[in-house]
Amino acid sequence: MLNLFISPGACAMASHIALEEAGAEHQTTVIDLRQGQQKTPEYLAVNPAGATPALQTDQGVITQNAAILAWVAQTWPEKKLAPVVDVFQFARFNSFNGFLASSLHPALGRLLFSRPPLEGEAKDQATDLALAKLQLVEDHLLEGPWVFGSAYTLSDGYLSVFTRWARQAGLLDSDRFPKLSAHLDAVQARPAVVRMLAAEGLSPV
Ligand SMILES: N[C@@H](CCC(=O)N[C@@H](CS)C(=O)NCC(=O)O)C(=O)O
Repeated sequence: MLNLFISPGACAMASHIALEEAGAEHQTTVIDLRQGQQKTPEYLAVNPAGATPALQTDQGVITQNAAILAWVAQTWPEKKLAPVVDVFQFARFNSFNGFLASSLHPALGRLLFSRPPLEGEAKDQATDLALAKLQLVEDHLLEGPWVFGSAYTLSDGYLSVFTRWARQAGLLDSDRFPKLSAHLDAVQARPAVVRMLAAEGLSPV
């Protein structure tokens, strides 16, 4: 059976949502990042990068949310979780997920999870950068109501990881980010996301 290594509330929620949306039979294994379990020899044997998510499949391990999302969408094409048949549209799906992984996630992650916490000018600069990335999504990348218009895709669940963090940190002002705020509410109302949150012991924000 598929085994997804997760850290409740962390970015592996994107892959967890994907498995729930696909209706894929799976189990989860919790890696406690605060306890440093991602650096144990047992987990490094699964993912030498020492990060979650990692998905164990019959063929081996897949790491990186963007790769897991593409794999899920292509494995269950009948669920229409991404435009897997249209090569150009699938490239756009991967492009958006690449932006989340390489741009929005690092910007928010540095601001919210740096240890020791950022202070002073460094915190101000990190806040400005994170807000600018969110503004880019609000103004240009999120077509609405879903990322790619009328069709929900796994990019929507992935984006919600970061808008969830932003809302928890008081950064997702609904006047400044009306589309992102409505988007997060809509994602959190999906049955698959309700199931994911319950499984991770979390509540909507
Ligand atoms: N680009 C990677 C990022 C993975 C990542 O950085 N995961 C974080 C949790 S959100 C982690 O496990 N960090 C390990 C650590 O903090 O030591 C992905 O999307 O899978």
